[in-house]
Amino acid sequence: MGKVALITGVTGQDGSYLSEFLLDKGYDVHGIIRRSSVERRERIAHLERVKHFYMHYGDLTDSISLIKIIKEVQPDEIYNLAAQSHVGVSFEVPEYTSDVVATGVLRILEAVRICGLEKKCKIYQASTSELFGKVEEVPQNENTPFHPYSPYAVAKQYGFWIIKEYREAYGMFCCSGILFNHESERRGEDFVTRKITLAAARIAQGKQDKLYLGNLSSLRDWGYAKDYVECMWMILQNDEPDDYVIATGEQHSVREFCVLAFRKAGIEIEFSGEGVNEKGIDKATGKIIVEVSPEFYRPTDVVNLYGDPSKARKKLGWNPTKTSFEELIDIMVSHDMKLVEKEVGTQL
Ligand code: NAP
Ligand code: G4F
Repeated sequence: MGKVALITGVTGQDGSYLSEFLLDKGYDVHGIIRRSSVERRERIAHLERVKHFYMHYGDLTDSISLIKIIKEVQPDEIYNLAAQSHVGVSFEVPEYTSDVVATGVLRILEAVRICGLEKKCKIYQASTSELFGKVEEVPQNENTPFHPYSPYAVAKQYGFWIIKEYREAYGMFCCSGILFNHESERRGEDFVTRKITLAAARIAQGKQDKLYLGNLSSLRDWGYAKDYVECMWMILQNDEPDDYVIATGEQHSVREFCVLAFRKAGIEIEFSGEGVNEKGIDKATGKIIVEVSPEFYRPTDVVNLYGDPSKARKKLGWNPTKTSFEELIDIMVSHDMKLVEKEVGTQL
């Protein structure tokens, strides 16, 4: 019989790729979904009738649902991917973010203990490079001090430590993957990369006039989500539970992402000016197509993320650069060009 995995956050970017990955490996995959007044399951719609894929209603803020599901499913592996995952939004809804992102991890750990599965069930926690926040070292590795710099990151820090605590206190096989940003054609539309690739496609097709962004100088280590879910699985297959930085080891600015994404959409863009006055100009037409809006600034912003994945490469044999930065942008823009072709109407 195949192994049984339970994924929280199964409707999200990573949850959908991880489901496909584990089904391919012969797992029974159970996902936790939230009830919503509108269907928001497009990332996993293609899996809903697939054999060995099952869905359960639950919520990370609701222990009762978690205990019931874990008791019924008896998972060998839990991948805790559910989160209010938008850093900017965490400043608007800090209490809810903490409830899901911090206490939610504790609820999973206790549910596993209550069900008597602490010796059988391995747990993967979706930790984040946001823990390095106001960075104290560049590049960042597993020994770099944490300095979380948003309500989201502070909550994720609790998640990281409670996972470590249960590993040490109860001998549970719990691990954190400290993942740097990873993107894809399934990325939420309010994260900067997808916002840019969609806008580049719409502007190229005459369906949008301008793109408004926040901090263009922010630096990120961007990888491809499909490559990163493999590493989540690898972390749980290792002999010893441990925590790993997962990154590409390359760094680019938001501005650079913009230039390459617009180029892929057929527009050469040139930036001039500084701060809120910086503008992205279409070289062919002289039109301003990118502007800065302080609306997208954060009270505290993380601006220098750059990961060192040496440990994952050495101990897990994971290849951090399967998909290059340029290939990632190609995948996203090609996808969005086709998507936008089908859109009716103009976005302002
Ligand atoms: P995502 O696309 O935003 O997906 C988040 C998932 O969590 C969705 O399925 C969402 O369900 C679910 N969720 C939110 N609140 C919930 C709740 N109260 N109860 C149950 N489910 C809930 O995020 P992602 O990019 O796939 O990221 C996956 C995980 O990795 C997150 O924990 C994120 O914080 C972390 N992470 C992501 C990155 C990255 O670059 N992508 C990097 C480091 C760490 P709905 O569909 O119903 O909203
Ligand atoms: O795309 P972002 O919103 O991603 P951010 O904040 O790095 O968070 C993502 O990655 C984390 C891993 O480091 C995850 F833990 C987290 O769950 C999430 O997946 O913003 C990237 C950068 C920021 O510095 C932001 O200030 O881009 C800057 N930015 C500039 N203009 C913008 C915009 N971000 C967004 N979302 N929208 C803008 O218009």
